[in-house]
Amino acid sequence: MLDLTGKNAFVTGIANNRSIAWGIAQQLHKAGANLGVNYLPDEKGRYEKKVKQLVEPLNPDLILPCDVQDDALMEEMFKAIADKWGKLDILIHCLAFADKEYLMGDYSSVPRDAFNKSLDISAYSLTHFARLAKPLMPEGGSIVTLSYIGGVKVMPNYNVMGVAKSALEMSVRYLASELGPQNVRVNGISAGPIRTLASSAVGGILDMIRQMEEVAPLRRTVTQEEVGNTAAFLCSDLASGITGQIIYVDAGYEIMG
Ligand code: NAD
Ligand code: IMJ
Repeated sequence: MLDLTGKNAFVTGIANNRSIAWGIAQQLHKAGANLGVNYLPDEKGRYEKKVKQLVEPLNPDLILPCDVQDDALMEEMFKAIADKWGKLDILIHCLAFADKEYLMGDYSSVPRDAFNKSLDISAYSLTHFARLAKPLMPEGGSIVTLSYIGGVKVMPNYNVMGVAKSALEMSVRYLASELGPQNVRVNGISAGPIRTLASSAVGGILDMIRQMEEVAPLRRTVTQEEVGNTAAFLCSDLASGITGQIIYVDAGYEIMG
């Protein structure tokens, strides 16, 4: 039933084999999609090497550098997608960043530059992606981003990232409204805590996971594979009537009072 054969899917945000984006890429590949991915360029080329090795078994058509704060690289990435594929069907936005020192302590301590940087990378980038993807999706497509409950409710230490996720989730709705007439659907997945590079680097993640296991209806956390399956569903014709939504993949945690 879930068939993405012949669809061109670009997945952003793979850093290593724990990345949620890696879980998504694997499920899109399994469903038959052609893949393209990005890596975050750095001086030592560490991500480049790691991402290239990791994705090799999925035979990606494209492996491109992209730092969402670099407008020229963003343009080049979408130019390369257009040159290779002509049209884009699926775009996965699976990245976020805030300076680590502001993912703890008092929210009000965040200075303007750290606030702007976090919202730029974690929220504005989706809008920028949508603008560049729009001409490549003239007959429809699916854009999916990743969020966290900390964008809706106060969660310990999430701080400026919570404000960024709130902006991200509202961007999903405005973009869904704008792109709906050309049959482009835009949705978010709000995932429960998963151990990744981005979550393991923050204090209290293990407590958060333990609390999930006690409180969530399913009495467990969720996996990259489960998030990947939901992303594949949202990108497929099975979800043709769904746009502008944030779907919780969190073992039910969000419903609990
Ligand atoms: P991760 O560290 O594997 O992925 C984060 C990615 O962001 C990395 O690939 C990194 O290269 C990329 N990135 C950071 N700055 C960038 C920039 N300037 N330009 C381009 N890419 C940049 O961690 P993850 O947990 O897989 O995070 C992926 C997404 O999932 C994020 O949006 C995160 O907020 C969200 N999320 C994570 C959890 C969790 O518990 N892990 C829960 C809910 C939502
Ligand atoms: C992040 C911070 C505080 C609490 C947190 C998280 N909880 C969870 C996360 C409870 C689950 C992970 N998450 C949902 C994120 O969106 C993480 C974003 C992030 C993580 C880092 C760590 C390393 C760094 N900058 C980061 N920027 C964003 O330097």
